[in-house]
Amino acid sequence: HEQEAFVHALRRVELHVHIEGAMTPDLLFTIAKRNGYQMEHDLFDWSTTAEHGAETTATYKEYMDLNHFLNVYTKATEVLKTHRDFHDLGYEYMRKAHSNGVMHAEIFVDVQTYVDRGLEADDVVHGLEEGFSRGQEEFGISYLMLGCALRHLSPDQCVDGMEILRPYHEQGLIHGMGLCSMERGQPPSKFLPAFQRAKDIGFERFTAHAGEDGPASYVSEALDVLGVTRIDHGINGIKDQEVFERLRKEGTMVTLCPLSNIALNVIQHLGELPIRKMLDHDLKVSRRRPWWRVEHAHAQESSPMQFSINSDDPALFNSWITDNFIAIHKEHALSKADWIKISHDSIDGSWADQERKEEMR
Ligand code: ES4
Ligand code: ZN
Repeated sequence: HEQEAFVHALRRVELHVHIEGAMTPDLLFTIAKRNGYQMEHDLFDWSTTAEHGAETTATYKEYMDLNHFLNVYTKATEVLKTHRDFHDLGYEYMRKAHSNGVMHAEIFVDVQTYVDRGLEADDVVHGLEEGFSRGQEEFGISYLMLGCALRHLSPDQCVDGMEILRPYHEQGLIHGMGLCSMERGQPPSKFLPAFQRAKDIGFERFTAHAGEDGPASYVSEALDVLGVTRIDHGINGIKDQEVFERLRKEGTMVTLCPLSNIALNVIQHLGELPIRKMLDHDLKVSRRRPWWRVEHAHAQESSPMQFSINSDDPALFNSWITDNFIAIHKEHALSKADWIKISHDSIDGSWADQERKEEMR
């Protein structure tokens, strides 16, 4: 258990988290109360714990799959109305991140969802910005906000979504762009116009959720057509030998969210994630060579996969980034050296500036 204490004590970098997915039931109830908002559907399970003086706690109900989850996620965000709501959501995430040892976070926000409901984009982005920056001052956590194209909308609507973000890119508040929401049946190329518009606006950092519940070919397409340098989830890509090799060779950062994949039935067991293979040098290269060239082959021709471990929607899955680290540690029995590699790669593969990266190393 000394090993587990080591994993617990690590300082973490979170590269894949949606702010909407970080709204705890408690925060939702607080915001609902002050906004006089009644949730239409019952999203929660209730449990009573005798040990804490018969306290009743709510957790989000279980999900069947990604699309079912996205319905609940969208429903829950309907409670959010004001600048103050977004400030609180941002600040509460930073508090949780701090208690999870996070030193840097890159956080997706679905701005278009709120604008389509009639909220002011300024309330969303400036509210979050104030909450995050308060967290940064208090806890020393650096952060970058990332926008995203939402695949449940049409390609044209996603282009409009990029225009919503233009002023915030100019204000230096939104740093990168992702491709999120439902995946199956929505090939990345369909959203090329939105990515092109984002490039015109001046965005330079691109990522895409790919191979979560879509096929391995969507991972290749996101790299080839959209020109992303990061892949979120990528599960079906890393299960495919060819795509795995490509991700490894190109040093693409893959942001794993293991407990998200379990919660959404993307995988049935954490053992399905080829963590050992992702950490090790390519053995096939060395096996084909005479024993005296093995060292050379390792050094010259193969390097491990670049990946990070993240929470995705921690409140909605009731599992935060530390839970994800511990779950992977228990399943795959990683060494200290493995964890140090993962930590360093998460820093190097982040979009923090060089000075901040050096501070974190
Ligand atoms: C998401 Cl788990 C997941 N997948 C795709 N898009 C998302 N947005 C929020 N959570
Ligand atoms: Zn995600």
